[in-house]
Amino acid sequence: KFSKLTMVGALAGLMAAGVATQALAQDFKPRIVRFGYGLVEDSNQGRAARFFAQEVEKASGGKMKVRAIGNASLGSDTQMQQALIGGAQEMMVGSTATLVGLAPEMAVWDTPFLFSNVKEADAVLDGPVGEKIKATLEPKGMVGLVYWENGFRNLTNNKRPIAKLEDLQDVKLRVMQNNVFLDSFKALGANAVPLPFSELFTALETKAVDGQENPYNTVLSSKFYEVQKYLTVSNHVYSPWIVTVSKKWWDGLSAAEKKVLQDAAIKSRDFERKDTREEAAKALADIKTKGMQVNELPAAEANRMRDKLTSVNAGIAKTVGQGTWDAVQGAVKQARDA
Ligand code: TK8
Repeated sequence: KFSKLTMVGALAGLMAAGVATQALAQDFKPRIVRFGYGLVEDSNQGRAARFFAQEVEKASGGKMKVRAIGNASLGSDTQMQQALIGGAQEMMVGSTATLVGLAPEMAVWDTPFLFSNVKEADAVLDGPVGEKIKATLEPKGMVGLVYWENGFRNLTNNKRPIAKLEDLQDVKLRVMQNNVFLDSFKALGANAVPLPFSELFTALETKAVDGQENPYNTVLSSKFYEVQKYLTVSNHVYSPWIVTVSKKWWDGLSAAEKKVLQDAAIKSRDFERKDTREEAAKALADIKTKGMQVNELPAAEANRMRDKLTSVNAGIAKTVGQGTWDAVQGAVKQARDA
């Protein structure tokens, strides 16, 4: 009953499996990948980091083990960037905003009101201009894999609901460590204070600052509702996160290992954006339940803010170069018209 054909088939199968195992053994070295991030483990950032870790482990046959380490335990965004450049840490995810000191073109993502929805953000970030800006990290010692969604940023503070532009006047507002954010909030009349994210909760708790701005997801996961009274829906800018690899370490990987990381990064991006959007869609209700007072910035006031903020655009264009500025504006328009 055992036909010759079955025998041949079984043999071929065995041989193929053997060859695959051999290729795997040669192409994958046992590796520990320290993947740092700033938010708590129970956050959209933490969930996606763990997803990435599982994908890499699966695809490398258990050879590459990703240790996802949150809470800025490996350092703030800028400290981790330095560790990647020096080769002391393999991977991280953090804000593009904190990379501007190293790769000035990243500043273009901080342009206030650049994207009006996530469809535009995805198209531009994943498109040719997003890739080109990502590639500016390589000469600086980092390889950018994918952009994740941090999200549209909203204001929280302890002084008052921001119902009009003037309400920002004497608000001591923590901003990311980057000139675009500093200049933007100064232009709006706030007292802008740059601080690393890892110091933010304590700064709010001790009243060293009155407020901050971040997506709903972060207000929830970082429990800012415990130390902030008012949330104002302003959606003043879309923030990307970016997954980066130490170039020093990357250059020593086999092609198969690089492919595993790249493929897992893309899967993690799709997982992360979906998860973040689902969480954001119900976050406002959760934030209200936690006791924060929520108000929408009236459209007329949002427009006044927008007008004030156009003054920072020229500075951003100068930082990123007119060519990059124009390319991004063109890509946004194309996405908007699509
Ligand atoms: C987390 C930060 C955070 C960012 C900030 O490491 O600093 O406010 O929004 O997500 O990158």
